[in-house]
Amino acid sequence: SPTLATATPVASKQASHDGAVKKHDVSVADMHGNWDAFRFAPIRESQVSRAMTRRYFADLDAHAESDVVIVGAGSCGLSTAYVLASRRPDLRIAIVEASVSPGGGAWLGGQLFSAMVMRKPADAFLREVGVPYEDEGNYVVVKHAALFTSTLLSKVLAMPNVKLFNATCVEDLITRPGEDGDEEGIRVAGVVTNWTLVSMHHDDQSCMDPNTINAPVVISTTGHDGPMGAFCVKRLVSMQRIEKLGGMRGLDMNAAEDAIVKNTREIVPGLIVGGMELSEVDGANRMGPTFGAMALSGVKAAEEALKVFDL
Ligand code: AHZ
Repeated sequence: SPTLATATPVASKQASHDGAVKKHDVSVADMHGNWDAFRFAPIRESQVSRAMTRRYFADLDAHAESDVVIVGAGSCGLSTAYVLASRRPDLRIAIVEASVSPGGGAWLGGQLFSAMVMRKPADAFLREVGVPYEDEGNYVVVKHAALFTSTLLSKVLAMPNVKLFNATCVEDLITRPGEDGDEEGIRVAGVVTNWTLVSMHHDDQSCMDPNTINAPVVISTTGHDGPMGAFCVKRLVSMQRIEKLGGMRGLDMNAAEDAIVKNTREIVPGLIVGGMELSEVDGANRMGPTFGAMALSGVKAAEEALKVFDL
C-alpha cells in the first residue's frame, strides 16, 4: 500500500552520475606507468559544494516526512534498517545517528578484540546479509566485527529508500494526544533533531532550535544508558509516559539474548524499542560480547514496524 511519505517517488540519483563518468572512463590498469600524463578531470570548487549541499537538502526535504525513523545506527539499528528497507523498498526510512561514525559498539567483538561471536540462529542473518563466518557448533564467529558492521552498513547505505543522517542526534520526540480522547496517552509521531555538536552545547549557547522529522513509526535503538544511550526511553520517563526504567542488570548471556529479542516491541504507540535500549526499560540482563540478539532484535523491530504498513 502506498504510504504518505512515498507519495512522491524517491529521486534517482544515479542517472546524471553515470552520464558524466563515461567521458573519462579509464581503468586503474590504464594509469600504470602513465603518471607523467596523469590529470584529474577539471572541477570548480562550487561544483563540489553544490554536489553535496543540493543532495543533502533534497534528502532533508524528502525525509521531513518519513515512513520510519530509526534512532541509532548500531548493530540493532542497522539490522532493523536492512530488513525494513529490503522488505519494503517503497518505505522512506531515515536513520539518525548521533556519532559521525555509524556502527555503535559493533566495530570490535569485545574488550578491543577483533572477532565477533553470534549465537545460533543469528547465523541466518549473516547468511542473508552475506557476511562470512566460521561455524563453531552452537555459535559462529565473524573474523572481525568490522567485517559485519561494514558489510551491513554498505548494504543499508546502498538502498535507495534509506538516508543516514549521521553527526545528527535525536534530542526529543514529536508526540500527539493518544487515541479516543485518552488524555493520559500519547502517540509518538516523529523526532526532533539537531547537529550533535549543537546538542552538546545547549548549556553554553542560547537559542539553537532544532529541526524535525515526522513519521508514523519511530524505532529507537540507542543502546544502553550512557552519555547518549537509552535516549528515547529516558525521555518517556521525563514525560511521565512510563513510570521508571527497570535499569540494565548484570551480564548473563543466555538470559539476556533471549529476553532482548522476545521483548522487542512497541513501548508506547508509534515507538518501537530494540537492542540494548530495551534492557533499560525492562531491567533485562546485558549479554556483553555476543551480538546475535542485536541482529535478531533488529529483525523483530522491523517486523513490528511492518505490521503498521502491511495493514
Ligand atoms: O551513537 C549511538 C550509537 O551509534 C546512537 N545514539 C545514541 N543516542 C542517540 C540519539 N540520537 C541519535 N539521541 C543516538 N543516535 O545509537 C547507537 C547505539 O548503538 P549501540 O551499539 O550502543 O547499541 P545496540 O543496542 O545496537 O547494540 C548494543 C550492543 C552491546 S551489548 C553490550 C553489553 O551487554 O555490554 N554492549 C553493547 C555495545
